[in-house]
Amino acid sequence: MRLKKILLILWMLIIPLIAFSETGERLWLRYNPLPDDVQARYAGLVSVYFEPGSSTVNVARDELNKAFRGLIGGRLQFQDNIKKSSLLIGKEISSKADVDGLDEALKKCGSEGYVIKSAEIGGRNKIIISANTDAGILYGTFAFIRMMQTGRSPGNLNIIEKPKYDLRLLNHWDNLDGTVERGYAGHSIWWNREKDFDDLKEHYRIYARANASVGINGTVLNNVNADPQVLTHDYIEKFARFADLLRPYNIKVYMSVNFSSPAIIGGLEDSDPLREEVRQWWKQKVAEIYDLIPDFGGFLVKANSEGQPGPQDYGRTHAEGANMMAEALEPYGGIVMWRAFVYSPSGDDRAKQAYNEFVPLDGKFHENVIVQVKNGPVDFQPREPFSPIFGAMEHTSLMIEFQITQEYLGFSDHLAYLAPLQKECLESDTYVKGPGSTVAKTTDGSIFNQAHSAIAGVANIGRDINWTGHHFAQANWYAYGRLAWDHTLAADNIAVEWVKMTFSHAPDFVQPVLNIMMRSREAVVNYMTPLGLHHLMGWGHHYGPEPWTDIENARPDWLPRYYHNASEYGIGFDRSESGSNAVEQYSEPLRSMFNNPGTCPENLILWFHHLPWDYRMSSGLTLWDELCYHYYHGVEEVRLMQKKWDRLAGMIDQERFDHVQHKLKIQAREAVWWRDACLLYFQTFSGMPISYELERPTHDLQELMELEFDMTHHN
Ligand code: GCW
Repeated sequence: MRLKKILLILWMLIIPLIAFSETGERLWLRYNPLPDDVQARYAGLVSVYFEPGSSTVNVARDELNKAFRGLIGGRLQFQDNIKKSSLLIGKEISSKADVDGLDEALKKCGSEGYVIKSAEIGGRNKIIISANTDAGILYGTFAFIRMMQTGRSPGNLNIIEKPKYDLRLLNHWDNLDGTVERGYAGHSIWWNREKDFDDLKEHYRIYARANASVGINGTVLNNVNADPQVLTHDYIEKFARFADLLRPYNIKVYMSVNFSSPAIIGGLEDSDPLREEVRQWWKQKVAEIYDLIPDFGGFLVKANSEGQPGPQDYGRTHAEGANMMAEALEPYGGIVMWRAFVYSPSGDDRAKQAYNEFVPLDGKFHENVIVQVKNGPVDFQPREPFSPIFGAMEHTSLMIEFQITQEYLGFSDHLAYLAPLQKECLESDTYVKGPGSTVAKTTDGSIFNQAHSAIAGVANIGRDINWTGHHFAQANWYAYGRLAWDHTLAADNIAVEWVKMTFSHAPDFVQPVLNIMMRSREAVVNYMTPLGLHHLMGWGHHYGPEPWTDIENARPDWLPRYYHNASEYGIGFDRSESGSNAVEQYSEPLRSMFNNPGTCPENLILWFHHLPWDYRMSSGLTLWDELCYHYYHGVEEVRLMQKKWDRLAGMIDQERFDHVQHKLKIQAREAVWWRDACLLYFQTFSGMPISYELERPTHDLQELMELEFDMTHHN
């Protein structure tokens, strides 16, 4: 009897802990009660006129309801009468009430944008959310919820939004066996699941809501290294199930396809894109897909890249391959996203190859082909210059591909807020049409009249309960979506939104966390690959430092030595006129600026130049000392991030606090690992001491070179 009583008491103590346990599963849509002063601002808005509509409108309506209930503890009162309502939401509001300027505003917001406006109707102040489509209503509603979540005052609103890119996609590198290429948050949420689809629906809805909340309107459900099986009827049916589930959230599904599918699963002799039989095969396949998924988005293709088959296997061009698929998709409004990530081991400087292959094809792609280009010319490094393809293909729709999953930035163990990286690229001036021709403007349709504007991010999402492994990696999903909607948003403002929505409004929490986030990416650059160094990581896993790696018969362009070229003379990749001349691919004045070490930005100097160890940097230090200072600074930055975080104890739930604290410890240890490995190794060439005022290395080079890296801890 006594035992029972004790158990009961224990149980009562545990229940609230369970109820308030914070796994991170709800992402930034937690809808916990807002601070009282913020609640007060919205309390008067519970009377809502929500114009009835499609399932997309229902999603918006449910979301608003959920948000009000959670954020201010008020149930919405849905009215069918405009007069009685303080919040009016719908496409037809302007025909029902006289709202000054609403029609004009709606003309500016396109097919997915929205208007949020304060207005006086019948002597009473009201807020109107309107749009031209149901999708616009969905996004407008989410934007209004975000205003609540971030504590913005609902007075005097006059917001007109239109997304900068039409297609805002996630790319999942998910294999059909459930593994995820370069995924660090567990297995695939889509494939090879033990649970029934029906039992997973709620989980998928969180994914869908999160995407809709930032405006992501498309998702590629499988890896670009595509399994041909994905085009079998069974898988098409599975795609259809996902499409049905995501449709109300205005998210289309897309598929990565293998170029050799006609031969592999279709039993054809080959997959030559100019052979009629092959073309017919694709047409039939596409018809089969649209039969089940009438709004299917299209294909993503990695061809003749890293061993994948492609049109060049038959002596055809990328354009011929892409156009064949485009023709099959065209009658249904589908598109082909054809990746420009190509490089061959025998070719020229890897950084030049994609440009060399694709730029001559400008104008040869069908209108429904978009060439998808990685942000940098090599491969998602912590820092790269922008890919010179941007701006160089006036007559082709080009889309930028960012990597949200942190393949080269510490997986899901290191805190690296990526919006500054993405902004740096988007705002880089290509100069192709004079100053101000930023990468963003060359891709969003404002400089070139391209048929489609689009952007993609390689997802960092997996089966982990918090979706992304590191709680802060959620911010990268969020920020990518926000920038895809509006690339002019500032990285720090996006971070503040996310912190408030995800953790807390308390200024003495928000400010230090913002500070941590905003310095995090540069910290990673500094402890991994400062001054334009790149590709120094381990061979297969891409995690830790291995600038020394030498693998017999390996492709030279997969070895770090190819990139750092360290010798007794110096370090760096000579891409100037006297080297590979990659600078030539950039427009003036960039070409000359990059070409000359004296004018090349120092944060890219070893990307473009091979310089002697005693080269004088603008600081007056030798290159060697400068390199040392950068590596040490990176480590110090992580330590500072740790200190700032530890001070926040008690300000948020213990669970997420501990989790982040633990990850920061890993990051701090590994920053030292990177620093010591790179500097001790490069020191074997420079022969110069690490400045004595700096902390001594804590490792021996030999010890680090013998270290076996165990991937299993990092998946
Ligand atoms: O970054 C590299 C990765 C590969 C990836 C490839 C690509 C999907 O290491 O894992 O393959 O890029 O983008 O195709």
